[in-house]
Amino acid sequence: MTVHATHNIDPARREFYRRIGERNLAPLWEVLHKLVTATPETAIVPHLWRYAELKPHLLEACELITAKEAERRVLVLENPALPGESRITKSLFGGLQIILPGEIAAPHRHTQAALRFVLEGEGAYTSVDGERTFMRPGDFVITPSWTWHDHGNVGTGPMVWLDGLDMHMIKLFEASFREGSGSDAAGRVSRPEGDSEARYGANLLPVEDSYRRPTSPVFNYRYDRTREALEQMRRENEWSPWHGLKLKYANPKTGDYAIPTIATFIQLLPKGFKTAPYRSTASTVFVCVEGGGKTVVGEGEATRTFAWGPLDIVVVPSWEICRHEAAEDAVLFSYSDQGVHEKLGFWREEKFDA
Ligand code: GTQ
Repeated sequence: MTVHATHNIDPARREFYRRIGERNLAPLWEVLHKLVTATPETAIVPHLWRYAELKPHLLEACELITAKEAERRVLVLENPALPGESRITKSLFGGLQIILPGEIAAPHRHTQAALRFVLEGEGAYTSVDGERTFMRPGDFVITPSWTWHDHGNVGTGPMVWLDGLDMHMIKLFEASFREGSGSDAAGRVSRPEGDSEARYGANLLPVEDSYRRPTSPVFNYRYDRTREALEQMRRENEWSPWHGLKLKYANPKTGDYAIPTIATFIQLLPKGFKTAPYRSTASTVFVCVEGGGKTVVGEGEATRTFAWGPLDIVVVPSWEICRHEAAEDAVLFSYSDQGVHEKLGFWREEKFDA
């Protein structure tokens, strides 16, 4: 990319730029190639967070602040290239939330849509618009935009999950609203547990349906069912060279991603499987749910290798060539901004030979 350095600018032009600058004008030709790049330029870097290293800090946070005071007791996964911005990728937020027995993270709602991917513990619930779902490790739970939600732990040990939010998309469009309840009324249970799953999660849909959100009406995609689907499919041996066995979490009403702004996937890589190099315009966060292996990101001297085990988290930037190797049967959860790229028509991917 060539951008003309200021000292190379012809004095007459520089004088012109100064004068038009006073009128809030600027010459496009000085910045065009910085704006419209030949290939994606990413501000973030690939990175690995090891769960074993994060966990002590989560427990430490519990001693320093209550869930009540924090509202959400979350340690933000900050991309090392963008400290202080609460970004795991340019468009997405990632954080680890911990809630102790007896604690409640009070009801609130916001424009940002959220996903929870449960890492550890049991006995905690999330409620969405008055319906509770108890969460277990590997469950994928969603909070649609502008729905009241709270979290509570009625179990006996701490519970930890990964939060993913479309935070920076909402910020980009300056469309953020939030509301705290100020009372517990917003968190009151108004629908029986399992109601959404019965209505929408059994390959059936209500004929008379009042559900109008673009987000999936199923709000807990349970791991036992997800795992069973992967296990059943593996017997067919239809492995994608680039993805192994990979499924998207779908909205049963529309076939879209469960959350319109955040694409989410689960994939199985059998022991010894090496995916062929792949890249796409999506920046992706991977979580190792089971097993172990490594992810190789980048090319040439910039190549980086991240070895992961259960609950470790890896972020891969847009357009970086990436491949995975499974040292043992590995299950990976992932979330990215792919759904937005696709809907707006600028999604691209490139598949390489092994
Ligand atoms: O649980 O509602 O990690 O509002 C960041 C913002 C979690 C939540 C986060 C949130 C939440």
